[in-house]
Order: sequence, then structure tokens, then C-alpha cells
Amino acid sequence: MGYINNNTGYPKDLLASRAVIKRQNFALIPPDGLVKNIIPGFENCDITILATPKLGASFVDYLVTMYQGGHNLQGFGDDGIEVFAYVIEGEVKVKANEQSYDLHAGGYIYCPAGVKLYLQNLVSSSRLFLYKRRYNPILGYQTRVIVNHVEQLERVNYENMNNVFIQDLLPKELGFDMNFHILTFLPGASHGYIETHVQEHGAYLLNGEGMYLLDNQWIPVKKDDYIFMGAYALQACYAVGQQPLSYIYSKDCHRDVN
Ligand code: UGY
Ligand code: MN
Repeated sequence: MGYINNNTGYPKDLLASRAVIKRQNFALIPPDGLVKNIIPGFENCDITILATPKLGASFVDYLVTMYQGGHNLQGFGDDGIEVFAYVIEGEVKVKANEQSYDLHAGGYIYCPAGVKLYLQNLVSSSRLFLYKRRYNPILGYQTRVIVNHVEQLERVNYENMNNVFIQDLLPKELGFDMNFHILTFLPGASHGYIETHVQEHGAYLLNGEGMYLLDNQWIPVKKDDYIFMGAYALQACYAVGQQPLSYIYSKDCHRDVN
């Protein structure tokens, strides 16, 4: 008979499988659990390492607090490694390709693989969201240093919703193998559906609070939380409270899967 397991003689499980295959596919890291690390090159800075390949990410995210005189004059980044920095608060001088720029909160810089990023804090304390990843090149296309401020970016309705907005921080060009975006949900707004996709995200919550669905688990989230969403992590959220919920996040793009 088709519903009898031939090996044991017991009936097959027809309504649910008892198999368990569990892989960590997301992480929520609130600020109270963060630990401080020392990383060569960062002087007078506290660094917290967030998502890494150990968590399943193809990138590394960091939170950096730079104190008075804090700097990285050795250069962040390496051959083959692209880097990105976003100023959460404070003011820093950044330098890439011998050009310097002063960035305050909302300012950001992208450096292509092989271009080092130099950082110098200009005030008593600044906080940065940092990212690095091995660049995936394609023939005939390049990236370049991008320096900008989120106030300069167009804010467009996200997927035809009038209460969710997106800003693209990097050019939508084939040379770029990832982008950074800021999504903003007005109170009560939500994703239009539960996303299921191969791309990964590292997200830092800039404002507000909400409920985030991660692999079918609803979790309360708020400003200063960090979320890693691995490939295929189910994901959606809605904003609660009086303020918009917004977060900056990375997303790999423009490449086929090997
Ligand atoms: O671009 C995205 O995939 C984005 N909407 N994901 C997310 O907000 N979790
Ligand atoms: Mn997504």
C-alpha cells in the first residue's frame, strides 16, 4: 500500500513531515548586545562587527564609533574589496583617490575594489555604518568613487505604494554589483507582500519602530537595531508608532548566479 512505509511497516507521515533542516538565515542584533572590537588601522574607535561570512553573509557590516581624534589613516579596503561608509551621526573627513570630503549625518562614500578609504573624525564623536565585500567584476564595466548625501537623492514611491519610499544611494549601472537603499515606511505602512529572494541584506534601522517578519517570525524592531537577512529569508515589515520607520540596507544586484 502506498501510504505504508516499506521499511518500518508504520504509516507514512501524510499531514506534515517531521524532518528538521535548520539553517540560520537571519539575525536581529539590537544595540544592547553589541560588543566592542579592536581592528588594526582604526585608532581611537570602537568597532562592532555585525554580519560576516560566519553568519552566511557574502559581506561584512560594522558599526563604528569614532572618538575625538579617531581615525583610520591606514585605509579601509583592499585589492578586490569594495567598501562603503554611511555617517549615522557626527562629522568625518573621508579620503579616496587623494580627494577629501567632509561628510555629516546622511553623507556616504563608496570606494571601488582597490581604492582605500581613509577616515578622520572631525567632532567629539561620530558613528558610521561600514560595509565591505569582494567585488564581482564583469568584463567592460567598472565602478567609481561615489560621494553624496541622502538629502540629494530622489525619494520615490516604493512599488506603487504612496506611504513607502525608496532612495537609491548608488548608480543603477551594471558595473555596480550591489546597491545601498533607504526604505521609509510612514506609520501604519507595510511591504506589499512577503519578499522571498536570493539577494542578501544587511540593514541598519535609522528611525522609528515596527514589526519585522523574518522567516515567518514577527519580531519587534526599532531605531539602532541591525538585521541580517540571508538569501531566501522571508521578509516584510510594517511601521508602528508616531514616526516613520526607515532603514539603510545593502542588496547585491546586477549579477547572474554562478
Ligand atoms: O529591496 C528589497 O529587497 C527590500 N524591499 N527588502 C526589504 O526591505 N527587506
Ligand atoms: Mn528584500
